[in-house]
Amino acid sequence: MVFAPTHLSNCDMYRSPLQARGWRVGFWANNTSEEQALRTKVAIIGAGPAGLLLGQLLHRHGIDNIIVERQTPDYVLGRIRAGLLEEGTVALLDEVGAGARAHREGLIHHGVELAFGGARHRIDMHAATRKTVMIYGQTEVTLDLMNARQAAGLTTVYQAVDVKPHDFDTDRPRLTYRKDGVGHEIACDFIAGCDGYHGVSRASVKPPAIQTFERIYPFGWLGILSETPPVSRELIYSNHARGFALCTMRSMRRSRYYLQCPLDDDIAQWPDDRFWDELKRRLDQKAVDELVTGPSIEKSIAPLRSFVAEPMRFGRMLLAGDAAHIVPPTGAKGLNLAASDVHYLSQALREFYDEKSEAGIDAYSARALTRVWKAVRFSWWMTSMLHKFPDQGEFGARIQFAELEYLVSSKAASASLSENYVGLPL
Ligand code: RFL
Ligand code: PHB
Repeated sequence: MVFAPTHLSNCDMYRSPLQARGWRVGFWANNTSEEQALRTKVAIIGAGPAGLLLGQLLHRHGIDNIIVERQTPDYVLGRIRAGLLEEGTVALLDEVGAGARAHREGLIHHGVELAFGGARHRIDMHAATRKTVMIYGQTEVTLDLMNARQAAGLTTVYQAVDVKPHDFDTDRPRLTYRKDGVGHEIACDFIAGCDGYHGVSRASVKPPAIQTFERIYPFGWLGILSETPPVSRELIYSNHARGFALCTMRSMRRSRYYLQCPLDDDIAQWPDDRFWDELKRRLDQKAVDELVTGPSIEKSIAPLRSFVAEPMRFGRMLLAGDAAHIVPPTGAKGLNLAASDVHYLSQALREFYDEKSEAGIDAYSARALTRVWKAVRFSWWMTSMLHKFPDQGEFGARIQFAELEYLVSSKAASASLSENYVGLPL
């Protein structure tokens, strides 16, 4: 293998539209010495929220790490996904010094609305739990973490191809990848697989070492982003005979709306006018009257899936975030689970380096999975209660209605929803 880490300095020359967003472009990597062997304590695959947050948590405790990412920074930032953060996730951003903008620009929500049977019902989550959630987009979380990483001078290799973890069943794991046609190798103590659902980490483990659990839902979510004020101050989750709808937002000027749609629908079948018309059909009259429509600035269809891989540790390789589990977005748990995983993982790695103990590493998978399965259950339950299923029939629709009625009229039931929605304790 050619060993020439000069590409790290090439990364410094990256120029991109990020500058337009105030990004101080350059220095993706500060490891510019050609002679220096690429060695680090923790090699992280993936620069999504899980990988970036883990990198900062480790750095705060003096544990050096390198992130290897297959996309460009712009591509990573361009993925419009999550929008809702639990208090625990915001606290982790604060812990790594990346939470200031979220506190300035994020919107705090004390409740959420459930719409069904032509009316809307508010669940006061704060009254039930004394906790709130924050509306702050995943793109902004990612940008803040990228900035924190850049400020700390930590190494991130973007546009790496053929990334592969090796020898994680030994105490000398390695990561190989190619960049600009040249092969590279990173020797490390641990590999953190933070490379999302389609990543290489989980795919490198073969059964029976890994077991997976999956449910695929028979519909998708069609989402649009528009430069319009949100229809309501808080989120509206709507169960409707035509299918589920969600009204959410990114700010008081930017809205995000989702519609349940058939899995095989094509974006081209959904011009903006059709989207707005369909959304109006699935909302109550007050919302229809107050809805401000406008051109979409992003439109995409996402499939819905529940998926868990067990365990989350394979010798010296540990999975975190979507690499290990996926939830349907109905409970807004995906990004928040990625954050809780890396919290547990960073604690385990600190214990390893500070106390020379492997106890935390040994406990990581079980500890993370306990919280993961609770969020998987909650997201599955919210999805089941709010969507129209092809085989539900009139009986299924009545059961959903009864469940929603119970939820909004029982203090205990709405407290249970609230407790899960604001996030179970870390
Ligand atoms: P990511 O964000 O997928 O990042 C993984 C990174 O790894 C890179 N990668 C590789 N790098 C090197 N080599 C390889 N072979 C690689 N393969 C992949 C990828 O390029 C990428 O940069 O996973 P991570 O970090 O675990 O973060 C998870 C979250 O992105 C995800 O759970 C959330 O977006 C889910 N989600 C929501 N979560 C919430 O907590 N609250 C929400 O409100 C919420 N809304 C949503 C959502 C997901 C949605 N979609 C599109 C499924 C709404 C939607 C519509
Ligand atoms: C979002 O703002 O994109 C969002 C919010 C709540 C959800 C899913 C997505 O449950």
